[in-house]
Amino acid sequence: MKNKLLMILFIILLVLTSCTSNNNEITVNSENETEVIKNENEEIHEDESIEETVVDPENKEQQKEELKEGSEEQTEEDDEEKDATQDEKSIKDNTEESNKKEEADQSENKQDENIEQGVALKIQGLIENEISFNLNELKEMNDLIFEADFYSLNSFGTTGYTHFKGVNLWKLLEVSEISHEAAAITVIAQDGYKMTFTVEQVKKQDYIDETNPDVKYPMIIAWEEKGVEYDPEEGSPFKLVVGQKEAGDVNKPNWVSNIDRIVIE
Ligand SMILES: Nc1nc2c(c(=O)[nH]1)N[C@H]1C(S)=C(S)[C@@H](COP(=O)(O)O)O[C@H]1N2
Ligand SMILES: [Mo]
Repeated sequence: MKNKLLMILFIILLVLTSCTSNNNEITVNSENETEVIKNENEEIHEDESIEETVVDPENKEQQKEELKEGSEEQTEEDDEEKDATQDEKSIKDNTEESNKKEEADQSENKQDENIEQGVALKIQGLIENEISFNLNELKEMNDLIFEADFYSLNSFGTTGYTHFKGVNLWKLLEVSEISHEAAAITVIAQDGYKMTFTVEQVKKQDYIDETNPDVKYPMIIAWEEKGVEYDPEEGSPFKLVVGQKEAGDVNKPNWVSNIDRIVIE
């Protein structure tokens, strides 16, 4: 009778242990029985903790989004500035990308040619002879050279002073025999950025610096910034620089970097 009971117990244990997918050795003693139950509980706990880690990132994402929404109003102004800067940057990035692509397609000789061409400042349109100045030719125009610390104000209120050296644009157009019919002058950069001025605006020799009443500046085509010449391998080495028309004038957007050509209409 006792043996029969033991036998039945043994079978029950066997069935129980085969139901659990444990790697535990199946030995028949009471100690192991409790172990199996313990392992089952651990499995449940493990499942719970897995669920927790799955759910957790979602909660964090939600929390982050709630935080973002809360502070959006406060940072709207900052974001505007960032967006605008990013737009400007992406225009530059796109040009950089397409420049790289082009470069890859070209032979070394062709690249050198392009750099050579980039050093020339082209003036086209209503001018006696469509003309192209290279850097050395411009540097020899002693009477036309102008240098100064130009004050800049951009659309976000950022201000600064930058030393530029270059050639007086109006005087350059005069020696190039600009037509009397000319009305507009457009300065076009390699990235497509351009600024159009009236002849009167380019003729004007008394642009101001709102922080310094003693100075009056012409519009210049600079080849040197902060005492360093632009590197032709980083784009056309010419930059249009102009002071302010009046106090508060946001003049920095007028500074056209990497000038490809000047078109007179
Ligand atoms: N070629 C080129 N020149 C440009 C621009 C541009 O996108 N491309 N952005 C203009 C604007 S809007 C500003 S505020 C100044 C920024 O000059 P920085 O890049 O030296 O700060 O460059 C101006 N000249
Ligand atoms: Mo700008």
